[in-house]
Amino acid sequence: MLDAAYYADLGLSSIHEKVLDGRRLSFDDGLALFDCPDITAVGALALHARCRLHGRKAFYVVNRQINYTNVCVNGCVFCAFRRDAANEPGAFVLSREDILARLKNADQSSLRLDELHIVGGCHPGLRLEWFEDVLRAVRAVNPTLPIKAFTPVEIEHFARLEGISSLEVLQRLKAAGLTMLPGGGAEIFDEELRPQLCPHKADAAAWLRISGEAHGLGIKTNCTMLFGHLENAAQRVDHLCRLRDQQDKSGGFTCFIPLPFLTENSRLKLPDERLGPQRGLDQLRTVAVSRLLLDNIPHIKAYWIMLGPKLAQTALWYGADDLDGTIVEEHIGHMAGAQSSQGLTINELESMISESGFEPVRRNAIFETLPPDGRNSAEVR
Ligand code: V47
Repeated sequence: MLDAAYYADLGLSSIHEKVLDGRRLSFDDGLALFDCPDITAVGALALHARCRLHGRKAFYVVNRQINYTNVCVNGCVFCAFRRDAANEPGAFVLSREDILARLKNADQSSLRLDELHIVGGCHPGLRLEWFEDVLRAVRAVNPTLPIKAFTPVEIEHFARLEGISSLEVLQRLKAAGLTMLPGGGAEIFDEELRPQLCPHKADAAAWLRISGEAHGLGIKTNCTMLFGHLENAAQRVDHLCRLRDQQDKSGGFTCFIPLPFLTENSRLKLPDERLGPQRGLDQLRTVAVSRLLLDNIPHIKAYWIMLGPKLAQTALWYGADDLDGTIVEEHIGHMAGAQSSQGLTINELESMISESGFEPVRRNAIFETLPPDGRNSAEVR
């Protein structure tokens, strides 16, 4: 598959050489990979890069997602999850007790969590103290559970509400028990497109700055790209290169998650030629190009909720090395028409991986690997 003559025929000789030598690809290389007619040739290069990093390992996490509210001041046109105000039909705000009940339900069951993923809309009335209180309460229930919470967009929102800096917000949340930030809200950085999609959201510079601030405090973060909407290949490559530049500077991105835009219940309507089965191939290609361009970000996640389990499995052959996790409850993708179930069991995740020809490895939020049955018995929780 990695035959030099074949890549020469495709006009990809120099990319082929760079990938085999482990050298950095350029912006134009990224464009050429999006342009290449043979998606399996792109996938084979990504598989090579992925196996150099992780061999045949494919990771999963025993986690619980909690969306604390869908009330959001941002009004992004793609989002099917948000509600404008707390009295709008379908709007919800969880109480601290609701959050703890959900946590206990999962963590004190046979699941025993290795990640709690908390994320929500930018609510106009929830103050930073409330979030600190939630984190401390989670810590009181489980002192060692890694808490992945609040995207850079939420951090910026908290800073605006409190009239303090994003750095101070991060310091306070870290002191209250935050482990790491999820990667949401990056959407697409391009300065022309971003205002059309999410005019009120933290801009690209703020999103990247806050990620860098978190890294400076020793807080790992993830990063994402929302794709398959109005953007073109150059805007995708630009987005990936900006993440790579930020990672060169601050080094704390753990995982990149390409998020395919799901169209149901969205105010953003796509032309017919952007819809249909060809989107699956585009999604695989985007996973592959991400693996190849993001040479300094260790993990690429095939998020089964948004891709669907079948495509997520295939994506393991196109450069992804992680499926995310058990999830239990998910709203953002499901409000937008995700056909996947709400959660998967550990057995289902492990068989998805092994039946795809990879070796399942259980991990926690920060990608520390764990024995298949979770914690060492010596560990007191
Ligand atoms: O920020 C919103 C995206 C994100 C839609 O860090 C949509 O480990 C598709 O970031 N179609 C939230 N996507 C999810 C997210 C995430 C998920 C799992 C793991 C991690 C991690 C992060 O979902 C939002 C936005 O970019 N989104 N609406 C939609 N209609």
